[in-house]
Amino acid sequence: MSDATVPAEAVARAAELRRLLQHHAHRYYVLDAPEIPDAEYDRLFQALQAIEAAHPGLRTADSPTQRVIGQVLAGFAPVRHAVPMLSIRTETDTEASGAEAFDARVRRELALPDDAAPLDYAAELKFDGLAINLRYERGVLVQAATRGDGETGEDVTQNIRTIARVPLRLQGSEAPVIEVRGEVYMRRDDFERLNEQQREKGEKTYVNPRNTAAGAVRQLDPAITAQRPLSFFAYGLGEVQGWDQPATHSATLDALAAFGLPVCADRRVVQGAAGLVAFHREMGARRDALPFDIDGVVYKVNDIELQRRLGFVTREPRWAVAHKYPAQEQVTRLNAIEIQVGRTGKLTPVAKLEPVFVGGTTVSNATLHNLFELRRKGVRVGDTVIVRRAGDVIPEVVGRVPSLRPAYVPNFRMPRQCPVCGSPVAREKGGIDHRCSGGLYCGAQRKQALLHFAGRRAMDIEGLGDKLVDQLVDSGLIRTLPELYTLGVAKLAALDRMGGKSAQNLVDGLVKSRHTTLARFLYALGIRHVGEATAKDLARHFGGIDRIMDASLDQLLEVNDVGPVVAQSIRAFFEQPHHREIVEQLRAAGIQWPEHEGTQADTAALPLAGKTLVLTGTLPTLSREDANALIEAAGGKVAGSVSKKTHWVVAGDEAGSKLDKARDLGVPILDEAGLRALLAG
Ligand code: 5U1
Repeated sequence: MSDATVPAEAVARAAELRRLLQHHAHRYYVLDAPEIPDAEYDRLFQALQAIEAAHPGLRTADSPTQRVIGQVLAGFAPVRHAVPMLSIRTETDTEASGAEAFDARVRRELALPDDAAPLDYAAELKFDGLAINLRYERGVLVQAATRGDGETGEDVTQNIRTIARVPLRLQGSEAPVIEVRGEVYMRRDDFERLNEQQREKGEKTYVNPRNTAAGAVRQLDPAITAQRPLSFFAYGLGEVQGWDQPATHSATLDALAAFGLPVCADRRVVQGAAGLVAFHREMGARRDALPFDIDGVVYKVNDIELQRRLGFVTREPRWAVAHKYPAQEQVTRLNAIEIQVGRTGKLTPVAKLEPVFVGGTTVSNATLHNLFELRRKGVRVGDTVIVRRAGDVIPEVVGRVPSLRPAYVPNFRMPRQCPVCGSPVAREKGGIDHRCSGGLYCGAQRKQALLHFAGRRAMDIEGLGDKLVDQLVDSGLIRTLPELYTLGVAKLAALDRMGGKSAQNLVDGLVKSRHTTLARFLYALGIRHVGEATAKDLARHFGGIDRIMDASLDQLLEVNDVGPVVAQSIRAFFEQPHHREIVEQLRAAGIQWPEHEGTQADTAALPLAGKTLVLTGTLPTLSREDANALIEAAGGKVAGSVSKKTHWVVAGDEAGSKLDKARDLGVPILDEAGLRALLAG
């Protein structure tokens, strides 16, 4: 196709672009396995269009710009569309001018005078999915077909029938033929859940909801499609026989909704260019909060008669346009891989990227989730990677462009030591995540460790919540758990937004928390896999913290419900000298619990063994829950009512009828100090 006036570089570049576009179109349309994001494909496409516009002699009949690509897959029966499935013209100017240009074009083509009233447009969302034609005959779904090349698609009826939201029968219509056109898509939460399941199983994750939905529709085994959480929205019509279509597009969609078809509620009839611009802006602002991906909005001339007058150019109607938003996937360079330690100690590889504008913001960090996903995606420093940012999900690297790898790139390795505290990094047998074993000691886990330690079911430190923990750690006031017990009112009151009263409340809370139980203390340490029940079992079995710290794996395995994973986790925790130090420092700070707390072997020797107590009123320092726990730990039982069998009634302020009854029956009555004396034996 070259001629003497066309520069050789243009000839070569056009040939290269055609080759690239054909390759990527095949991967996208036929294999459902694209290598590059849509935005990158669009860029290549536009580059070829520009060269062909400048040098029309280079336009070949097989140029991707000259036809809509799509192929019937071997394996599905071909379906000839009764009415061709058109594509939609795309406006890539993502600014207001994109909408204004469409309105101006429509008005020009309708030959409207400048002072004619603004046109009515149906404004909708452009769902990022796969276009489908549903054929209903006499109200019954008889066939579902993909778009294919627009003339002939694939018969995917069996697969589409698995989508619960697609009605198998229309409500209130027995028209001989109604073809409904719309988009099969996957909601973001369904997609994230599916990928979470894949990660848990250690299997390959899906790249994005669109490809996953498209792949599911074109599964040869409908049983697999049925397992994919697909959704559907109707947005138009194909062939219609025996039904009077309403006079406007918006009324047509209302009618489809009345037939029981899912029609997206985020649509509106707007007036003129100003209405289009406002809709584009409003949906752009709401884009991240929508439950599904959109890549733009669609404007359609609302009046069907005007649509007929406007007609088509090649395979695109003149009465509609898709007005895009910034792409949610882009390619960029992976400059480095760093490790982030989370609040729970999980190590996450984070991609440090050449900043790229994606999904409406500039992204320079993206998650790689874990070592296994990183390896599966084959990502290495220096690679050209695909970054996705959609909705409020954190940006992630979803793949790489294999053809753009530099000559030598070393493989990534997980560090053996935590980059924050230097503790050993470990991965549980069969597990996927690498974790820092530093626990309480690790700076990255400090806030989480403090909150857990202070929790109601742990040390129950009243007044120590999220915000205060943030302040204590961020101000540098607390670096280790034991430092909590060095806080005084003066230090606390100096914190921002901390009044004297709240400071005093926290100090009181800390004082109260010093009297606890071994089970609560153990649970509060936040040892992985040691929940409340295991902590109680351990306390009952060993009776003392030193015995637990020194217990061998075999001794730990003797405890009720303690298996190898839990036993190993306890051993690993106490093998670290800094954890033993923390326990010592907490004991030195005055944290105490009754010794021999419920030890299986010597319950009978406990101070309250066989005794029943009743609590009434408010005790000066002990909460009802704590008093219960202390009594139970000392072998006693707490009953709800007073009888002749009650050994003691413990009464605080505003004690009620139980105190009267104790007096009547001659049951001994104690205050909190008396109870503490009993507990101490
Ligand atoms: N909402 C909507 N999406 N969408 C996609 N309407 C709509 N219409 C389309 C396409 C391809 O095509 C018609 C304008 C023919």
